[in-house]
Formats: sequence, structure tokens, C-alpha cells
Amino acid sequence: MEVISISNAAPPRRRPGRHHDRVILHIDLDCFYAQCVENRQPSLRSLPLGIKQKGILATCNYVARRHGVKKLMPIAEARRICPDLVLADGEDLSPFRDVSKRLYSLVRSHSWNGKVERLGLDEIFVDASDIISYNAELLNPNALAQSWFCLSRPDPEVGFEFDATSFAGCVHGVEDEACQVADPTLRMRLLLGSHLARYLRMKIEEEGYTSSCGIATNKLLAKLAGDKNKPQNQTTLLTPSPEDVLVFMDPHPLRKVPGIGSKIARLLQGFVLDGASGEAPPRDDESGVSATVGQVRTHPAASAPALERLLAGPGAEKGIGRRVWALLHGLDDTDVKPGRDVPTQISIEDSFKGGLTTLPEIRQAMVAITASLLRRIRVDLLVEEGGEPGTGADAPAISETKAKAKAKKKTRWLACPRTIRLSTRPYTNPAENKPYNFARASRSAPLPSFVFSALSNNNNNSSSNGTNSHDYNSNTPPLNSNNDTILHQTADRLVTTTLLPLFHKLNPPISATATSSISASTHQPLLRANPNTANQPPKPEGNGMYNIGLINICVTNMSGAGAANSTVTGGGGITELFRRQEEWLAGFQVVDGHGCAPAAAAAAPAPAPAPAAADRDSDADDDDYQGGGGCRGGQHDLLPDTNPKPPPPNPGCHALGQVEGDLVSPGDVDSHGKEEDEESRMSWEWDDDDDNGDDCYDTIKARHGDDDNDNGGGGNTVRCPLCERVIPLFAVAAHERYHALGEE
Ligand code: DCP
Ligand code: MG
Ligand code: MG
Repeated sequence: MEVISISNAAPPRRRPGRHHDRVILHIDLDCFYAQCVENRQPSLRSLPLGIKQKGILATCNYVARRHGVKKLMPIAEARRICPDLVLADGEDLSPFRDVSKRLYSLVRSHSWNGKVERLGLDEIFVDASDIISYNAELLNPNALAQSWFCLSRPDPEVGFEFDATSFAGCVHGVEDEACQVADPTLRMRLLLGSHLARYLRMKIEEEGYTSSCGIATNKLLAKLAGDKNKPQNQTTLLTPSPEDVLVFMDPHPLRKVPGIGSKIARLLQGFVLDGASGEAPPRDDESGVSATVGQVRTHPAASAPALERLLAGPGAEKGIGRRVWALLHGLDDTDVKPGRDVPTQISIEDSFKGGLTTLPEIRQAMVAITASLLRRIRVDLLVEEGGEPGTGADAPAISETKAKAKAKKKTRWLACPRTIRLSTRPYTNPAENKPYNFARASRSAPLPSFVFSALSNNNNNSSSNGTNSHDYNSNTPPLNSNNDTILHQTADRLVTTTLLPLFHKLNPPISATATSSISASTHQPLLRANPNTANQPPKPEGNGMYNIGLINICVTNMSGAGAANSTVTGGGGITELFRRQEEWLAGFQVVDGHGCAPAAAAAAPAPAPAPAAADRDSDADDDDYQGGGGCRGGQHDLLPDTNPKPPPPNPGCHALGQVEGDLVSPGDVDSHGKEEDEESRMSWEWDDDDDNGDDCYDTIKARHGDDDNDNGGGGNTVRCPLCERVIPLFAVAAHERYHALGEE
């Protein structure tokens, strides 16, 4: 274990400040994937059920847990412990996502301030401060037992009755007069929070899902409190004084604290054990870290600056020491972020243990991922008129009545992604301990318009026959429905026309000479061809010329939020073409300082010879962009400006940073693989900018430095698709006006 010594000089041990003015709820669905499966097949409820993904249990129901089965246990071990364990496949996350979004929408519909944030697929934070303060004012001290909780400001009759003389659910902490004295309003506000939490949990139960909830004054405490009584229960944390918070925090293993990932926990443990004596608490078997919050917090050398020195380093966030020091004190002033309707990007990836080596298996994997992606596009971006994402398209209806109403409604696109991006990564043996993003490479192309027409039609079918291929609350068969057939056909077509050509550019097959010079440690062919052999024609299919450990397919560059219908049908002249400069630029071919030649248009299914790219590539593409209004308006190819630029520090093709701005912000990544799950779940980054809670995988990308956005600079001119003039970027707007005037 790495031990870092810290100066023994008396550290300033100032405690961070604290705020008690918020009431935060943290709702966590019980054994989420298992409940989804049980709702589809209720007979499973009484049996021990495990959801398998890649040889381990993603989760298991509480019947299985009573047999000693645990989350993330290898299947073989779980079977040994519980031979009767029923296993269900959990590789396809789409149905879980659907349920997740639907329940999120349900909770959000009760919020006044919109501060409802998803974390992972099954957790929701609610900042209920405003609704609680409002209701605190309404209380009649003489009739607390017959109180009314008002859920709608304009309509006081919308709400529920409750007994304001006692908390709903469990209480942890100081439930006595001291609390009342320390902060007279705090107890009542938390009490109101407990009743709102119970109401919301009951609403979720009406949809068939039990949950647990923590109620406290910040996100960190709410999440930790919710863990105290699981499943199907709730806990309000009463910590009127700073000391009470410390008493609550201190026994927690470091790894249980959201925001303290395994790396930080290991460093903190090294810090604690350095010269510390005394009995170590039981090891946290998820990370091998045994130290508790209290051990670090009370260590004589511990302080915010000391932790800064300990934890700072390449890649560490600024102020990490202060942040972790605050967390150890139960302090967290991060806001509950309001949910966004339109994600910046939607992406699905899968990892392949041992690597995919032949083109047929790669193609098959790509079709499966693309089908999932299309489904998500439909769920997230195609909505009923007046609806919000997750309520239209495939999202299961909340009730039968609503389902009927829904069938009559029209749909519209909230936004249209204009770019599709393929990223691949070679398979590396985990023992090699390569960084998460090792050698990930990406290419992009315009998203063909047939996708939108197929999805719209597909949705019409869905609306008219009322079926849902993944409705986990109905008995509709999950596969082979008309919807799925269209989806798979569209996915197949997209792979053929767009993704395979991108793949071939990214991954020139390994020639005999290249394969013979392969990594002795893995005995696998390298993903990247030797530049000397990169232009060799691809080998015939099926002869094991690849080594693909991960495939990520992403749609991004969202356009026309709220007005996407028109974009689907295309059209739009030059005015529309130039309407959004950034989006427009994103489609340009970008030329790097090494003169990476633009390849031919990506429409042909035949493999194209790849440029002699070095280790990494970037998103911005060397493919043609069919710019135009909305998704696919005009049919002008934007050609690259071949004006050479000074070489970027990293050899290879690079995109312009500003061009790929969308991709820099975290989007919506769905990982089918299990490799990074542990990190993603435990190393919770409070400050990430995920729009949807299921984006915790993006946190990983960010932490590991997602080189998809590794834009190393490049050209700062583009060629106009209409007049073919080369234009500096700063002059694009003026050039747009020039053409627009000409059009009038
Ligand atoms: N999940 C996963 N891989 C992980 C962690 C979680 O696939 N490493 C999935 C399966 C879970 C879901 O996410 O069902 C939610 O994760 P939780 O940690 O909340 O676990 P559960 O909801 O399954 O159980 P609990 O009742 O303990 O909350
Ligand atoms: Mg859960
Ligand atoms: Mg959870």
C-alpha cells in the first residue's frame, strides 16, 4: 500500500461551515433490476432471483440476499451459496432505463422547483425545500394530527392528509427536545420531508416498485441516511448540531461516502495507517479499504490542506482536499440539479472480454448496440405532444386510461441528433492495468435521415397497437414484436451504411506482419495497425484480424430542440444551414497538422482504407457532412480546408475543441459492460454535469480523461459548401449573412 507522509506541523483544523436550510430526499429503488424483472414475471417475487451481466450478478432480490447472495457476486459463487437461484439476463439495459425514466418523471411531476436529479438508474434526489417551507407555514399548531400537505400552490385541494405530530418511517439521530432547541424549525421541516417522502414512495409503489429513502439537510447525508433501513423503508436523519453530524458520519467506511472513490479511499487509508495504531475495522470487501471516516477525520495530521497535499496530483480536481475534508464532516453544499429534457448526447457501449476478432462478430455486436441506441433515441427524444421524454415512444404507460389517451396523441421530436460517432478500444488484459480509456479512438459521420423516419413510423405502430416490447409492467412479449423488427432492420441498415465504414477507418485489419509483431503479453492482435501496414486492404471476414474490447456508439450534436419535426423532413436553405454556427462547424471535416487525408464519403458499405493514424484519433471526422436545416437538410458536402496547421502535440487526427463542444459535456452513456461499474457506482462525483442520472458512466469518462474529446487543435478555417470559399471561423457568421441575403 502506498503510504504518503504528511507534514506533522499543527494543521489548521477549522471545520467547514454548515447549512440546515434545505430538505433533501434521496430515493433509491430496491434491488432495481430484479424488481423490473419481477414486475414482468410476478411469480419470481417469491424466489431467489439474480440478474446476471458478464458473469456476475448486477443485483439480486431480497429473497436471494436472505440466502447470503450479494450484489456483484460472481455467478458461480452465488450458485454455490444458493443452488435455487433463478437467473435472469440483464445485459440489455433498455427496459431498466424505461422504468427509470418513467419513475423519474413521476417524482419530478411533484416538484415545484424542478430540482430533481437522477443518479444512476435507480436513485433520485429531490430538493423539497420550497414545498416544505410552504407547508410549514400552513400548519395549524392546534391541530397537527389532522394536517394537510399541499402539493399544488394554485390548487390547495391537491395534497394529502398527514399527522404532523410524528415522523413517517424511521428516524436516526437526536429525536428529543435538544433538537427542538438547537433549531426550532429544522425538526418540523424534516418531519414534513418524511411525509412527503412517504407519499412519493407510495406513488412509486402504485407503479409496482418499492423504494428506500433518506431525508436530510444535504445530498450526502440523505443518501447515507437512506441506507440505514432498506428495503421498502425510509429514514429521516436528525442532526441538529455539527457534533451530531460527526457522530453519524464517523462510523461509515470511507468507501460508503459518495464522492470518495476507491483511489481516494486508498490514499486516505494509507494516510491513516501511517503510524496509526489500534484495531482496524472490518475490511470493506469492495475495495480492500477498511478505514472509517472517523479515523481520518480525527487523525492528528488531518486537515483540509493536508488532504489537498495528499490527494492533489495529475488529474485531481482543484480543491479536492477541501471537498473531501467537508465530506468527512458530513458537509455537502452541492445543489440538486434540475433534470434536463434533452440530453447532450446518447451513447451506448458494450465491452467484450477477450476481444472480438472477426468482422461478423463485430458486426453483430454493432447491430445489437445500435438497436439499443435507436430505442433510446426514441424513448428520450420522441415524445407525445405536450409530453416530456420518457413518456412517449416506448415508455410504458402509467395507467391503462393514460395509455388509451396516449394512443390518440401525436408525437414530435424533442431534438434530433445530427451526428453519429463510433468509438472502439482494443481489448487489453485487465492484469495489464491500463487506464480506462486506453487507446479509445473515435470517428463520426452524419446520422442518416432514414433513422428518423423509421423511428417515427415505428412509434406510430407502437401507439396504435398499444404494445410495448419492453414493458416490464405488462405481459407483452419482449422480443419479436413488429417494433423490434423495424428497430433491428434500421439498426442493420445503419451499421451497413454508416458504422461499418467508420469502423474500417478506425480499425484497419491487422496484416500478417502486424499480427506477428503483437503484444507478447496478450497474444492478441493490436487494434491499431502499424502505420506502415495501415493501407493494406482488409483481410477477408472471419479470419480473426481484429481485437476489439469495447464498442461505443453515440449520437450527438442535438439540434432543433422542440422543433424537430421539421428537421426530420429536411429542407431548409442556407439560412437554416448557417442557423447554428457551432452545429454547422461540428460536421466539417477537420484537418490536422499532419495532413490526415479526408476519406471518401461514409455512405458506401465497403471498407475504406484508413489514414495512417497514430495511437489515438478524435471525434471530428474526416467524413462528409450533409449540412442543412435540422437533421438532414441540404445536401451539400462540406469539404475540408486543407490549410495545414502547426502539428498538435499528440500525433494523429485531431478535431477542433470548440467544434466538438457538445461532446465535451457529459451526456448519456450507457455501458453494458461491467468493468467500470464499481468505480462508477462508488466514486460518485458530486460535481459532474450529468443531465440524467444514468450518466454516472460519464463521470468515469471524465475522470479518466475521455480522449474522445482530446482535441489537439487544428485548422481554423472551413470551406463553404455553397461557394467553396475558404472562410476563417470568425467570419462564418458574416458569410452566412452574405448567402442569406443572396437567397432573398
Ligand atoms: N448496477 C449494476 N452494476 C453495479 C451497480 C449497480 O449494474 N456495479 C445496477 C443493478 C442495480 C441498479 O444498478 O439493480 C441499482 O443499483 P443499486 O446499487 O441501487 O442496487 P439495487 O437497487 O439493485 O439494490 P438495493 O436494494 O441495495 O438498492
Ligand atoms: Mg437501489
Ligand atoms: Mg442505487
